[in-house]
Parts: sequence; C-alpha cells; structure tokens
Amino acid sequence: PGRVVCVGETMAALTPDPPRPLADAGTVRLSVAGAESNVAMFLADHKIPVSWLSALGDDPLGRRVRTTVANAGVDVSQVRTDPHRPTGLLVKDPGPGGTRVHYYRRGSAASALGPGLLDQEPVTTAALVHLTGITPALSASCRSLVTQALAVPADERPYAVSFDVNHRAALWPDGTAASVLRELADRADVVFVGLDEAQGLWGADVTVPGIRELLPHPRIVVVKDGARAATALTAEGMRTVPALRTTVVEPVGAGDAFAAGFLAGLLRGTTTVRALRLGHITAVSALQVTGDHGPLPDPAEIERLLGLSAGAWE
Ligand code: KDG
Repeated sequence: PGRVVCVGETMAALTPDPPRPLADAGTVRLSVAGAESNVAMFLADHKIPVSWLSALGDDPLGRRVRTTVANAGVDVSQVRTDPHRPTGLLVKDPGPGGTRVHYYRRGSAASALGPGLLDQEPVTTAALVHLTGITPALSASCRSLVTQALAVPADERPYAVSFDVNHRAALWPDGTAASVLRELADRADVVFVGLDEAQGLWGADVTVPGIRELLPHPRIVVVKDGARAATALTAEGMRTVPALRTTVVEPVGAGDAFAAGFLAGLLRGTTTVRALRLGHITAVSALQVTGDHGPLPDPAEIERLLGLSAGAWE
C-alpha cells in the first residue's frame, strides 16, 4: 500500500495515577496524546508505511513525543522543531462525574502549522492524508491548512483525504464547529464520525442514514455507534458491522484505532465489511490499555477474528 501522512498536533499528557481529582492528586503519569499520531501508530502496527507531520517545541516534552511516535514505527523525519513555541500539554482531571481534560496548547508549536506543509514531501507523494476536526479548531493557520488540503475537488487531488470529525467542545463553540466540520467533512474522501457526535453537532434526531444526507459527497462515510456497531455508507449502500465484545480499561484512543484499522483495510483493497471488522479489532487494542495505544493481536488472531461468522460478531 502507498504511504499515509497523518497531520496534526500531539501533546504531552499528564494523568493522576492512581486516578483522582487533580486538585489533590499526588503522583501523575506522563504520556503522549494526539489523535492523528494515534492513527499513525496503529497504521504502523498494521505495517502500513506512515509519516506523522507536525511541530513540537524545542523542549524535553517535545523530545518525549517525537521518540514515542518514532518508536512505534512512524516516520517523524519531517516533524518540525519550533525554537520559539512550546510543545502543547493536556492534563486529565478524573472526577466522580468522569474525566475532564484541560488543554495548555494555545500558542503551541503545532498551532503555528499552516498550509505550506501541503506543498512538500511527504504530502505530495502520499496515497492518503489523514486529518481531523481538532486541527481547524487550533488556530487560523491550522484551519487554513485543513481547508486548503480539502479545497481541490476529490477527483483532482493527488492523494485521498480521510477526515475524522473528532469534535473537541473545549476548543471552540458548538455553533461554529457544526458548520465548519460539516463543510470540511463533506469534501473528504473518507469520513469518520460518531453517531452521538453527529447528533450533538447537527441535531439530536440525526440518524445514521440522515448523516449521509448531511454529507452526500464523500466516497465513504463511517458512522461509529460506540460499543454497538459501525456502519459504512457508500455508493453501494449501507453496511453495518457490530462491535466485538470486550472489557474496557479506558476508552480514549479507540476512535483513532478504529480509523487506523479501517484505513489499513481500505488501503489493502479489502471489502468494506472486512475493513469495518479490522476497525473494531484495532479499537479493542486501545480499549484494553490505559494509554491511547496498545498492542494489536498477532496476525493469526486477527485472521481468526476477521473470519468469524457474522453471528459471532454480535
Ligand atoms: O483521540 C484521542 C485524543 O483526543 C487525545 O489523544 C488528545 O488529540 C487529542 C486532543 O486534541 O484532544
């Protein structure tokens, strides 16, 4: 398969360990967090050649992020080091009502990324460029990076574009996000969106087929319905595959893992149903670890899971 280029910000992340409210936490765990680099790491696990494109500060956290992504088998040679801006930071605040995320990323190295990135290697020779709805919320230059990647009509672009809606309410108002994300998503070749995410953005009564009416142009729209199922809407119609039952240690990263598995299938030319199954199988690897990125099952186990009868998937 051709090369995938994932573009977007990755931050250092701090999580109280054991989980407890930040205000009285003692020890914290340091890890890395970034939707696009998560996708890149899972694609590398699937042996898809992949580069991650971003910017980091010239600081220890930036070096930590770079090393972590590189050690997962992702090409990071074109990730810039910005001498003037820091690496972004995410801090998790576990509480009785769930975990809140606090961002310290305004003015970060990656927030200064812009459309210039698109005119250079590895983007110019990529088979697929993966973007998310986080990037347009980061800064004006980041928004124009995503807008320009999608400005050329799909059949005239040298590469396909996949776009995970990934709405982050902490970054921008829902009203702005709803229209910007819909316009951007509708210009992509492959779109990933959660059913509840779509309902939050575009109306509580939005249904899976209704999402196709909102996004009529992409070749494939994948709607993820949490732990239940995922549906691919294509010109051939609708294909739904139930999720695998699994124990959930921590759900963050599962959406990124799902996207990577689906894209790996697509790039290898498998059927839509197998690509959806590969998405679910990859998601399990993220669900079963506290971090965003966990190991895939071995290839024989992946083949076994792919080959199970439809009934066994329910
Ligand atoms: O998809 C997981 C990401 O949300 C997380 O790793 C952090 O990229 C991130 C963000 O901007 O919220």
